[in-house]
Amino acid sequence: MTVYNADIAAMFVRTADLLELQEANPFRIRAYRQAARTIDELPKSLTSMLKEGEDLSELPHIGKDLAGKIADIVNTGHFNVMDELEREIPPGLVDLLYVEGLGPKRVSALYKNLDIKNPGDLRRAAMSGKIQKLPRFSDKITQKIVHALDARGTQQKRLKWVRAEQIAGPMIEWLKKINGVKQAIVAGSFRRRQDTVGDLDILVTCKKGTPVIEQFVKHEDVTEIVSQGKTRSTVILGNGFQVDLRVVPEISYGAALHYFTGSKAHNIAVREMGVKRGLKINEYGVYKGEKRIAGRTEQEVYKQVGLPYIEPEIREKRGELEAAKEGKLPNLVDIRDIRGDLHSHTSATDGRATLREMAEAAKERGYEYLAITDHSQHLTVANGLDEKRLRKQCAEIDRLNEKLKGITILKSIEVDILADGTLDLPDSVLKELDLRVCAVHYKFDLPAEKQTDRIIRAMDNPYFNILAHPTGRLIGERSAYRLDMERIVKAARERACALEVNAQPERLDLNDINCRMAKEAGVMLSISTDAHTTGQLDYMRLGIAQARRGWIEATDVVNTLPLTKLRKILKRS
Ligand code: DGT
Ligand code: CA
Ligand code: CA
Repeated sequence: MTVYNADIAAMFVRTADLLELQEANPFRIRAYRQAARTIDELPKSLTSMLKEGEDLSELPHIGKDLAGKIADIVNTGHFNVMDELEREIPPGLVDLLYVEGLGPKRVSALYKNLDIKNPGDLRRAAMSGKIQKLPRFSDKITQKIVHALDARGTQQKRLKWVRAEQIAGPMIEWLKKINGVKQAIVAGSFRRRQDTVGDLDILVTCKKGTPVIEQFVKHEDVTEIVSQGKTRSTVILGNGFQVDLRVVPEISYGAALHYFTGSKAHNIAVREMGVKRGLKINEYGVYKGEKRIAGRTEQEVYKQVGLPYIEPEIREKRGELEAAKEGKLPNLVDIRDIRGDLHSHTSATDGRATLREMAEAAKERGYEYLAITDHSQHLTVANGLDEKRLRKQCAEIDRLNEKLKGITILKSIEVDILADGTLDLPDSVLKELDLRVCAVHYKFDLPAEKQTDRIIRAMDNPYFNILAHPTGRLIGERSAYRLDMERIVKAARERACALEVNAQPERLDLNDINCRMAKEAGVMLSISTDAHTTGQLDYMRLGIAQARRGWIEATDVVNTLPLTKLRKILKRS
């Protein structure tokens, strides 16, 4: 059983949560959380690092003790500290921790005072008005909790795209090594780069299906075989995730890839176009009567219905077939179009790397510029910069820019949008910067109209350039705050402000739909990573994928511009 970094990080976070419920030593709790962060950001798998004899205790926030624990987890698949805590604490109590509006302190209070041990108990107590009587539980909080409980009931278990990639990548490599296998590729929502993935749909080409399937069901991560046939199989992995496998001959590769990439609605529409031309299209090919006339590549399939190739990211039946027919498909933005990153942090606030390290990492990625956007003073948890520290950082950037060749560091800030819509630092310092990235970091639960007014008021400030992570969503954790996106987009357009596509894997904010809406209104986007480490600059590819799903072209993106042109746009006139 392969143990992935994300699993180990999740075990550490859960252990920290469990320890909080026990009101354990805060330093011990913090140590687990910090280690989890380190692990989350590692570019390499801990399993292979151990195999190669690397010393894990050299990693930040991982001492000898945690290094030993990690080795145990990799060897056994279990974390005994966590398992023991799980046995001591009622299981439902831990589920409660992850309900929006609750945290360890509130969960402890619920348990101690009202013997609430699970979401069911909690709902009943909320309904009967019992929990509102506890300190720290206002009517508003209670409402929020009930709302979150309702939302959880309807949510399916879907994985964030990057998490699916961690599973898919090694599995594809493994499949390719099976005798006779030619191609192996993940189709479905994964290939369409949806922000979350329900299951993996893997397509393999091979002359004979049976031997491949026999190997597949024996993969070390498989815990349940749902079905096993001659050309298809469905299995469940140890973490509960489903994988569907299809094996087809090489001549069917394009047709099968098209079929399993979907979306279903897109497929059905293409098939109907085929019917109109007297063609039958299925996962084995395109047929005229009994005769197979195409199917080796996806291009061939599209050609048979009179269409050019359509990129997987936009196969959602959201007008792509009409656009293709009219020769109006977008020329989707590509990572090679990107000339710089406009959102990044350093160790001056909550990032890990120094200015210089960040700049050099950006240069290595072929960028022309990198904006350093540390947090502003209001965000005290992140050690946000006040005027004085910001000015000091600017001076340091000036010095570095003189030394460094081939990259320009842009002076910037991720400035908080305060509750009243003013910005967290005075204009006198904001105007000295090259650009300003503005963000909401608190008061997420305002009514839509107030939240919208707040942000538009901030955009009225002439130094407002980019609205960072515009909706605040955290995939699987926190929904977008209520916002009138149409008004935001219109206001951004009128004021020449840009909206960000934040490329952090749990954000991807704006999402695809909002990207498209912004584009149609003529608003420019900044696709940026919000990197807190040098490695996170590589999240750019995730932001690009989300933007492509929103039909975004290079001309819609501010950070595809050369620096001189970018500077003009940032002047907002
Ligand atoms: P997911 O797994 O929920 O994230 O989304 P998908 O799109 O990966 O959906 P999935 O796994 O149910 O099916 C994979 C692809 O197979 C889907 O995108 C299109 C194709 N497909 C599935 N069912 C049908 C169907 O009934 N008709 C057609 N034409 N295609 C289908
Ligand atoms: Ca799927
Ligand atoms: Ca599937």
